[in-house]
Amino acid sequence: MASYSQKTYAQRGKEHAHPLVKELFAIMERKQSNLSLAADVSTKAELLALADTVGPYICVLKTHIDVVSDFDADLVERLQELAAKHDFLIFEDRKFADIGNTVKLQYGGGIYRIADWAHITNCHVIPGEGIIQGLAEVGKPKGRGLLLLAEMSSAGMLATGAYTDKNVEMAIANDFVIGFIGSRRFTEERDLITMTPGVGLHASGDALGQQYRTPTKIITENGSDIIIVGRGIYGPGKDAAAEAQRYREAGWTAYLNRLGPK
Ligand code: BMP
Repeated sequence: MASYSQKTYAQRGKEHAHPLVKELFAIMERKQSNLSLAADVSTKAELLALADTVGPYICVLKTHIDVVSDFDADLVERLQELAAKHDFLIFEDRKFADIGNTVKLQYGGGIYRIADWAHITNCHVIPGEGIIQGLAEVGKPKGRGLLLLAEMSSAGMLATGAYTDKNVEMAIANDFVIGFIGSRRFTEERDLITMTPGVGLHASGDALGQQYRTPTKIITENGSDIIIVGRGIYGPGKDAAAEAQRYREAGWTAYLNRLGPK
């Protein structure tokens, strides 16, 4: 059987059992984009402006909602409107890491009520499988999906070897899990997607351990599905719309090169 990374996003969407992943692949195909924006800005106005500017070029808007200093319920309503307007999904990069009972409270409640508006969220599996079960109790009835942090992009990260393998085992066994954060395709057992942060066309890293690799490395060579780009798009002095178009083009070309000649 051909590797999932040899199939088109359209084909994988058609064959996928999870409605959210079907929708994601359909968006990617419609917009010819495997680009996710990491919108790490600290005010509501900046976040909404950035999502509106870059929205046409992305398949997923990745948020860190807890860095927005003037967060309110209106912000998530407006983000949902932008998601509908520009045709993208919202991924709250919450990185849950507690026992099942606690993450249920953190995911469904608190100020942010993440499960009410984020199509996708993610977690570390350091507490064991109960974290997935707890999050699934809240997210599954709402049609949400979960990514496991099988690897990280930063220097010296500890998610390697047997720990990464455990992530893959747990993902295969839990249908609430739709994929991974990591640098490559992890399994052919079922079509679990990979989203990769730490992608940059120019910089090699930052002063705090971030490491950047190119879309070609990540998508063409490693078989990942979605590139996540933050400061490469909205960093100081950058034209966010122009940079987003550049990354969209680079990510899509890397995908077409992976598929090879028809
Ligand atoms: P930037 O492209 O500006 O370096 O941003 C990367 C984004 O991806 C940040 O939001 C960060 O929290 C996230 N991220 C990461 O960089 N590495 C990981 O391993 C996992 C992440 O979620």
